[in-house]
Amino acid sequence: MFALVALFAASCVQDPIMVEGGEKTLAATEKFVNKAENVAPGELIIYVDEETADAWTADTRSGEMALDAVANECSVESVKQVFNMAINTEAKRAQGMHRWFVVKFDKESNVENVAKTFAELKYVRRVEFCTMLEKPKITAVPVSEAEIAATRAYEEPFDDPKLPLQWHYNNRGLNESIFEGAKAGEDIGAYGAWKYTTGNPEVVVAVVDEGVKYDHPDLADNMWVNQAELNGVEGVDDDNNGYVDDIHGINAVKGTGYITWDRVAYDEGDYVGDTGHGTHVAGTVAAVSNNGIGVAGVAGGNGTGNGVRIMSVQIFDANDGTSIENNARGIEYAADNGACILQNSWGYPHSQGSPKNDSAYSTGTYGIELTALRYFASKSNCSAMTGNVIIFAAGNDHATMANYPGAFNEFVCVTAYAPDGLPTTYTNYGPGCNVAAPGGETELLKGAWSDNGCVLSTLPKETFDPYLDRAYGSDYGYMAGTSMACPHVSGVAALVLSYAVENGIHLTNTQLNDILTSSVRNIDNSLTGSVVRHKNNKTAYQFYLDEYRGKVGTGKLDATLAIMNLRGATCVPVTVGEEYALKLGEIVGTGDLNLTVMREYVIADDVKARLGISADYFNNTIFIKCAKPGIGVITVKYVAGGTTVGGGATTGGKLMEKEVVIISRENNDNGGWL
Ligand SMILES: [Ca+2]
Ligand SMILES: [Ca+2]
Ligand SMILES: [Ca+2]
Repeated sequence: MFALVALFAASCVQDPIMVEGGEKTLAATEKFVNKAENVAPGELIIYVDEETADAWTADTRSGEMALDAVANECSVESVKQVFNMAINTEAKRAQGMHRWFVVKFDKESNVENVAKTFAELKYVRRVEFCTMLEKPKITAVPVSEAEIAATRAYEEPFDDPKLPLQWHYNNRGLNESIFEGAKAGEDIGAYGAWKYTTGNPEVVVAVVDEGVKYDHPDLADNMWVNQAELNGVEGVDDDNNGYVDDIHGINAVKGTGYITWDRVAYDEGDYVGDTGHGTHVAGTVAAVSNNGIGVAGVAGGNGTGNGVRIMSVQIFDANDGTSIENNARGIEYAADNGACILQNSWGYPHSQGSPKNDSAYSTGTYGIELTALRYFASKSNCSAMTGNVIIFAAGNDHATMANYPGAFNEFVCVTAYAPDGLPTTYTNYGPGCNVAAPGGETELLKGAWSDNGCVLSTLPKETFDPYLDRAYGSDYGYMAGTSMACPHVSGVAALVLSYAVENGIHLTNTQLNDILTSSVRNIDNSLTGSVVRHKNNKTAYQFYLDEYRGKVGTGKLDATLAIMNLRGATCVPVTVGEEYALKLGEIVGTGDLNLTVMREYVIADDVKARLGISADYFNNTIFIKCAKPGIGVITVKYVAGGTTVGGGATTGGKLMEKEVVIISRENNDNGGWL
């Protein structure tokens, strides 16, 4: 499994099947959305024309002779609308969602033959095989009791005991305890961002994944709650949204509100039960921060109940893989029930999945998943934003392209880097990849296995390790993957939105996607030559970096920069111990500097102390040096339109002031910033 964000390019959102003069008529052979690989038996998804969609009623045969003939020939058992058109009807019709039907027939029938028969019907416009997404075999490494009692050698912003091990939020470059080769500053810059916001409950993040353990001690307080169901009757769909007892989300595989993370499948003799993946991803987005236990989340609040909220959209249930149809309905649910960020650490490898998706734009034959994703993006479920955002993982196949659906250019797709700031050995890269985040590394620089180089988050302790015959036994553990990188980006998106909510700022989903892909530190500068990695804890090999240049996204996402970009403040990135010449032109633009004179700068004492700032001023330039990493605001006052305030007989300068944010980090590598 893996993950990514939605990037709504200006060009994209029209149904390309619409051409001048109406819908293009496709030949039967052109109607297929995907290949018949790894598909569910006895099931097909079809997209019909407007008239047919309106004429059909759910659960019954069409009443049209042609379909009934086909239906009889193929032993069709039911034809049913995929989406719940009773809710948000008009918005769904605008995306063509009323036109998707699922056809069920005898499982013994040859699916491809049935599909060809349907494709011949003129009012059937697209035919999609119901591709199954296999559940990957993944595992976590539980954190030990000794580590839980880890000493806190540094001052930390929150009291969560394991926060010092979460290098992905704030990397101190501790080779001994984290990763041989770990580099200070190779993180998402969470500590700086938390000075501005730690989350807001109005922001709901849907975690589309395995079920989230909603009563986990470090997650429960940040779970989204459907009040109607919480206070309703068990076994009854109290809010009439199509799902019974959906208190914290849904199980899209079973079509109910009963979310699971248990070992049922394992007990039933299957090799793979639930793995804890969904619970781990959820903890990165919003484990409860500063509550004195466990870990912190990127947008988990500050211990006062103000974290962003997690909605669980379960698309894997024990050993069951998921299908395109389930995924589409899960995404629809998230849109209909208030999520504004869709966190997706899953996708289809190129070897299966949706091979025709890359030509979907030109042929118009895209499937129900993309339809549902576009519907999600079209909704506005946060008061601070027009539209919603979608984030996907790039995939862990070391492939030269992002996996679908993340590869679609409408969404932001996340690659993974290691604690040394270099691409991980597994991350996909190339077309479709938009931004990099920490995903953890399993193949180390010096061959000594250290789980601490992976991402630390929440786990369901009762879940079985699929490789070892035992339960995890811990509420916390390590995992690695683009699946782990993705929720860092979703978490930062949630922080930016929280800041917007709290400060009365309004933005569009396009703007948020732009912030997520432009608030970055440079990665390409370090991608030359090779480094040695170790496979399976011993075999050394050269890992070539040039291959990745320009292909892992715009850079490494930085949460502090993201919030500053939203705020519109001038950000000045400086390296600890190095003097930085801050010119007035950098602050006010490069207009007529002869008429703009820097008058003074103000640095508050607490900022001075925190960053160890020494500063000097000469000729419209402030020379700044920081002794410590951190973030602080300085105020620069200048005279615009003259050399002195009110100077001259009739005209004079106007006294202006502007905030400048100093972001001091270690190891910026002269160009670590964009
Ligand atoms: Ca319900
Ligand atoms: Ca109920
Ligand atoms: Ca905690």
